[in-house]
Amino acid sequence: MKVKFLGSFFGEFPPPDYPEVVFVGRSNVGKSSLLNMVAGSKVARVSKDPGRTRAVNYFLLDNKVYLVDVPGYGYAKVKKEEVKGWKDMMEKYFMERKDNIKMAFLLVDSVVGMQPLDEQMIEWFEYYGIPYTLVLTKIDKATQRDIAKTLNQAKRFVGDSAVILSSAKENRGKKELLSRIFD
Ligand SMILES: Nc1nc2c(ncn2[C@@H]2O[C@H](COP(=O)(O)OP(=O)(O)OP(=O)(O)O)[C@@H](O)[C@H]2O)c(=O)[nH]1
Ligand SMILES: [Mg+2]
Repeated sequence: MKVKFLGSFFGEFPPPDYPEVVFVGRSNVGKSSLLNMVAGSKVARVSKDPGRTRAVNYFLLDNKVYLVDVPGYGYAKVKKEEVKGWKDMMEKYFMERKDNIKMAFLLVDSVVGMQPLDEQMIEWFEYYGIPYTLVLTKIDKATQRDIAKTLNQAKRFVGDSAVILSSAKENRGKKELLSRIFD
């Protein structure tokens, strides 16, 4: 698989020449890591410090589809103005790209479970008419009990539609993610 970094965008996004798939979720949930797993190369920056991804980063996968890495939300230590900055940028992103976004992966840490901001994100997707799939991350760290609990929470929002279980560390869930992306 071929992947190319196209750049970091704060306002003007690349022309909608290809359909796009976006990775959304709390800070530190593993968005950049999962994107790297899917792309099969370490193109997106990963960090232990939450808030690593600041801009909207575009990657082109196989000359067919944009993979988009966006900043996370919910990091306790950010200032009010930064939260506002995040919200303005994400609103602009969803507003401008809603027709081009064919799928949003909403990542939820399988140990932490779903948080109010994740639920708010689902409301945004529904408002903008963006199809989304829930993805549990870091299942290598979770117990069966954690996973069952998070899946149960997820059911309230997505009913019986499939939830993808993933681990960037153990390379799990890649096939399922790729089949969603190229569908
Ligand atoms: N055990 C384990 N750790 C993971 C996994 N995926 C990511 N991590 C770790 O979690 C931390 C955050 O990963 P990132 O991929 O940078 O998370 P992010 O969601 O992009 O974070 P922001 O850009 O800050 O919003 C890093 O220390 C990763 O190594 C996983 O599947 N298993
Ligand atoms: Mg990131």
